[in-house]
Amino acid sequence: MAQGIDFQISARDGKARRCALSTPRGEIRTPAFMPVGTAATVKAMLPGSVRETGADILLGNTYHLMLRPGAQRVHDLGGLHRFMNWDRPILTDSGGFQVMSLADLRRLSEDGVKFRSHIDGSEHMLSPETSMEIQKLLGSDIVMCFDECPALPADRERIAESMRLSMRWAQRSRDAFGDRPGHALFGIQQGGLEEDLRGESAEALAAIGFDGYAIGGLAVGEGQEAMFGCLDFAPGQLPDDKPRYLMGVGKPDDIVGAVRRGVDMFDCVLPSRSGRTGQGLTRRGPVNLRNARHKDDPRPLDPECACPCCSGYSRAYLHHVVRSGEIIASMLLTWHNLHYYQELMQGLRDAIEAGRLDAFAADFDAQRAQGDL
Ligand code: PRF
Ligand code: ZN
Repeated sequence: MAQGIDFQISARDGKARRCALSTPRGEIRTPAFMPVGTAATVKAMLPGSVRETGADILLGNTYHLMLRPGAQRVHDLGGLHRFMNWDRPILTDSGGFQVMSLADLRRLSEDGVKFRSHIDGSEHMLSPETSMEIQKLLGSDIVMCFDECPALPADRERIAESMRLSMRWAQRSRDAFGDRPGHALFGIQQGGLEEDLRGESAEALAAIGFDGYAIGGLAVGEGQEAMFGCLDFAPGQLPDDKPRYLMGVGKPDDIVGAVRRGVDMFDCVLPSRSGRTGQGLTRRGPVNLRNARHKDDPRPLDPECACPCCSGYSRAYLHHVVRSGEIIASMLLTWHNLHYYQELMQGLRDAIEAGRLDAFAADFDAQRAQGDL
């Protein structure tokens, strides 16, 4: 198998790992959180500001970009990095998961998925081959295999069939991706919550050979306890010497629990989306700035946070701009939330290096148990 990008593990603490993924566009320090830039923007943030929060890599979406503005157009304008003015690494999801949650009139076959755009109703087809082609046109640094993610709960037969289809698509994705030095292709494990199906999936992916391995099919309604139950075995089924990425996860406590179980990479819309609905995510848990209890509060959202939101603005001001629907409310809270997530990841990385992850997790839980200031 061709070597896409270099991966080095520098420290371990229990099952957790501290690693570096090296790409021509820069290094990705793991455990890593990837802010979501679905439509070639991390909503309400300039790319330079996203970098200032500490992000090494962003996530983009095949599904959205193929529909608008179109992958060929992005390519002709110099690729996604140039288009959105972010020169560091970008990972793109392959589209299958978004088709299932967003598109109209989906028709699944061995070949791929036929669907209608949720934007204008136009007809499109995504397959392993077209997804690889689109992600190449975008110029993605880390390309995801085209997979299918069944909604949970689903019966075992449905999950097994879907997983085996995803493994056939993983081979087709690998074949279509070819050999692209400096670019990585990640496989995606499926198999629901079943240990044997997850094991079968992991073996199929390892036999094909990828630059990294994602855990798909979780955080789809099963709840944290069931997800952690699966993460007690799933990461260990994947090759130890490659990065492991838990797709679409999660809340801060999901991330801490998953890192302790051996996961290296994460993405989630929560910090950016909740920032646009007036929610601040802090060490002490979520804070709803819309709540009237903040209207005379001169204190910042978090006095210990060094972000521009907490350095310059009171809870009273944030309450006012959230209630007034001002654009700056989204900007400030998104900045704070992404800063908080990146600080959490830095804390996890430092704790793994120092061999004190258990103490870090205990302190994380204790601060949240205290509740908001
Ligand atoms: N597959 C892909 N993208 C995803 C998922 C998946 O299973 C999930 C599941 N949490 C989020 N995003 N391709
Ligand atoms: Zn802050």
